[in-house]
Amino acid sequence: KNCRPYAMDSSFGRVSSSNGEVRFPLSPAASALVIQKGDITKWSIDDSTDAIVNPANERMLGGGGADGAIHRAAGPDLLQACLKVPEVRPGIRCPTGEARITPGFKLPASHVIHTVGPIYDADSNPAASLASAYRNSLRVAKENSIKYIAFPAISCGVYGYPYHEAATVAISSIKEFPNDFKEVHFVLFSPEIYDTWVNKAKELLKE
Ligand code: AR6
Repeated sequence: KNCRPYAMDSSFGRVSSSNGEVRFPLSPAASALVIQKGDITKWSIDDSTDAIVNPANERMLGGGGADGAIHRAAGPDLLQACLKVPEVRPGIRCPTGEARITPGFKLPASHVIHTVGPIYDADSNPAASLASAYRNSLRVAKENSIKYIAFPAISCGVYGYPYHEAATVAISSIKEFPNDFKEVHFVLFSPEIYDTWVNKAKELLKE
């Protein structure tokens, strides 16, 4: 904890470090969107007010992709905490578009916000469900006094959301949210998704 491997002094819209960190202004002016390459299981900014977002499924009991990596890095206590999240229907702890919070256990980040994005080919309105997953993650973070939050590209892996379309939904959902975060991060595994996100942020978050 307390590690801050990310540069603080970069100017908006410019790549500033080896992990490709690019910062953009958010409203209100004290807040920034930070896009970088990397592994979200390694991310942390602050001892107690940071959270990573887990692109989970409705059962919330782990899986492949980032969900699997997050559970492995957090250790078995994360599964125990997920099991304590009440079911809203048999087997369903977090319906698509909603979000739930647990501690981060062995992760560098202190909290995990579990959200469920749409399965692109199975959802009748994937853009609405994806926007809802981002908004509800931010809402749960705010309710828990989180000041730094890091998202992966929700639904852009196993769930098959085309990432060019997902970029617009992801960045506009964050832009429109009445945020009081210090920083909202994207930590993106794939170079193609990283490039797409940076270009979309340049378009949507004018300096
Ligand atoms: N750090 C950052 N991004 C990552 C990491 C990581 N460690 N690992 C993968 N990604 P996915 P989804 C990227 O499949 O599409 C699970 O089985 C990945 O390259 O993790 O929402 C769950 O249990 C992709 O760009 O999530 C669900 O069943 C993005 O994260 C289902 O997958 C999201 O890919 C959720 O599918």
